[in-house]
Amino acid sequence: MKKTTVFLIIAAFAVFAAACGGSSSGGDAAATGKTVKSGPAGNNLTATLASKDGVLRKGKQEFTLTFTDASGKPVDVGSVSLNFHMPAMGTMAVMNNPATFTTTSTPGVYAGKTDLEMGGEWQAQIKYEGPAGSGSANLPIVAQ
Ligand SMILES: [Cu+2]
Repeated sequence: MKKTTVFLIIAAFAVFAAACGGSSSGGDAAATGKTVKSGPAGNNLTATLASKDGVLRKGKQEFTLTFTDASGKPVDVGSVSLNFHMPAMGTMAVMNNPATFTTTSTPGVYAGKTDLEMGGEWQAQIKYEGPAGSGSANLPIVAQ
């Protein structure tokens, strides 16, 4: 009898936590975007870059970078950096457009800003260091 009660309380909490997590990420403007690109980031984490419409463009813009575990739950990775890198092409010099980040109300979801000099294929060079360990990801992203 008692075991059943405890189980029901845990189940109720699980449902509440799931609903709560869903609404908090939904209420966070930063986390409502569509995936631009995602890939493995070490430590069994996946890094996902997202924007409002699922694309990056030449110029100033905002996006989110989210680190998730195997179950899709966001994971706080501490400090994060991202450099948009484009190798030299012909007479065009190498380009490096770093992004800046702020944390959001959801640990593991970072709000980013960048200013891409041009459209074309960039390498999003992501690095992090903190409670989940240190790691990196390199995501090829074509900016419009
Ligand atoms: Cu270029």
